[in-house]
Amino acid sequence: MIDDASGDRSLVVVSNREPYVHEYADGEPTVERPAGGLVSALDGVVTETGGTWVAWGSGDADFDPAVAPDGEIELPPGAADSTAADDPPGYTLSRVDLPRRLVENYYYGYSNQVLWPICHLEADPVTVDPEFAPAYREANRLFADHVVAADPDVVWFQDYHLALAPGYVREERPDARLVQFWHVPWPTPEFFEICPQAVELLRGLLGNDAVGFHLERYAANFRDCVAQFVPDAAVMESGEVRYDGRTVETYASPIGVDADRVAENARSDAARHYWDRVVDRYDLDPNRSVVLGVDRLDYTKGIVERLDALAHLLETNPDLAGEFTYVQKGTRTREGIPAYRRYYDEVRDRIAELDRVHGTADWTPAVYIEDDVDDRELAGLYRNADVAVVSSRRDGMNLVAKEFVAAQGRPFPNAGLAQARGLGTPTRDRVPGALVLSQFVGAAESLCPAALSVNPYDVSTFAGTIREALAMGENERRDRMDSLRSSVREADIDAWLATQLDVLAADERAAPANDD
Ligand code: GDG
Repeated sequence: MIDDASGDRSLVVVSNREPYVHEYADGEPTVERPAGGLVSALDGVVTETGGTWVAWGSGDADFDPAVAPDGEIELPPGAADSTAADDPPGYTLSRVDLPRRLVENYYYGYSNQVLWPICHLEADPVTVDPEFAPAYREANRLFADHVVAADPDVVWFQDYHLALAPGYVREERPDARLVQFWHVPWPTPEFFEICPQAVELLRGLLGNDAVGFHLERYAANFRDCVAQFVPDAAVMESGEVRYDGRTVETYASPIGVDADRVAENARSDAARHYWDRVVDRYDLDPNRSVVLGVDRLDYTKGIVERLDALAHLLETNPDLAGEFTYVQKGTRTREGIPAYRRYYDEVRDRIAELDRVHGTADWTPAVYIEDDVDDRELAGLYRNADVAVVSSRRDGMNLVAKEFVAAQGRPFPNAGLAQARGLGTPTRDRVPGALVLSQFVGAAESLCPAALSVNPYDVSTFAGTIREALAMGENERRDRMDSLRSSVREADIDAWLATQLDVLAADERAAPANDD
């Protein structure tokens, strides 16, 4: 329940992706919590409320109708997380069954070939197919039907897959409190008008009582779009929008990570063991620096630009040959879309080329890892990187940058003593890593200038910045990491969640302070 002055109210969370991976053993559903700080945080909220989570019943792209039945699953106490037997009572997972036709056209189509590129200011990948928009409407209608069936007082929509659902729910439930958090950037009006359904989407989102973004500048772009494209809406000085006899708040609230959990993961045996395996498998030399990239294989993440910068770095700095190894952790994503399959091939080809052109008998400049790693193992990569590079062409926030910082931990004052007490490994003296961060990610607002800022399109300057990060001295690394650590801890997942709960709970409230 959401507590507010008027008493307890029931909550429904709605997301495209479901919070649990489901497996069927002897015909009975078993549940397993997938990795990810955000899912865990949202999960905690719904668990506490005993509410309902509405989501597409497949998890994500690997859709298998055989294990994705429509309907509701009651998650019994503790079943949601086999590691937490004392969990409070579970909640209802209401699964939306999307037929293959909708998966193709709503998920791979409209969501990820129209909205995703437009929100990331990428015009080229935008594909307008006549099947896409009707499927997006139909899928959003299905989500809305599941929401209404749960009879909620408060509904919390997540992200860009669900821009029309709030409008549909509003038609049925004029009294409910509807809030949406938009996890990707919001583009300027000049860019948003590429979308043939621009006005319809804005009207759908204005079905909410509040729409949240990571940054004030995304919220301002949203309001500019409303002002320009929705003639019967009025954007007030306060940042609120008057529409259809209601007031819609817009607010900024930067998402963060669970810094304690990431730090704990980074210190775990699983992290250490995984790193040892990586060192073994790729024959990584402890005397060489490790430069790390962790990404979904998405063109917005700027992986190709990063590999170009690394190639340029090695071409123009022969003294760096053999000095570092670039480790790329890649996760395949949205493989139903040709542009993503091509991107995967391009990343692999560039890495192979880097190794072919610059590698020597005893040095492989770049390695590519596609292991299915859990959060602890991932933290092992973060922990052991001397330089992490996040070079998105555009990114709403970017949690990888924040997780890298959280995983660095506090350096042990005395490595020898720490080792004697079994507190740390002696292979690294815990000098913190340096972060190279694209100026085009939401996280840059709080992490730069402590992180070294780069424009990923500017190859030679980008290469120079990686060189600077590699050469950075111990004191500077410590100073910068102290500052990064404070920023990451200050705006962590709990701070973000507290703001969302305030917005969800309010009936009549002033807009929260814009926080960017
Ligand atoms: C969207 C927005 C915004 C990655 N590989 C593995 C793995 N990951 C985890 C990371 C991180 C998450 O995936 C990626 O989050 P990002 O924020 O970097 O990017 P998106 O997936 O594009 O997320 C973004 C976010 O929503 C939240 O609002 O920040 O801007 O685009 O948590 O750790 N996790 C594991 N293995 C992997 O191989 N376990």
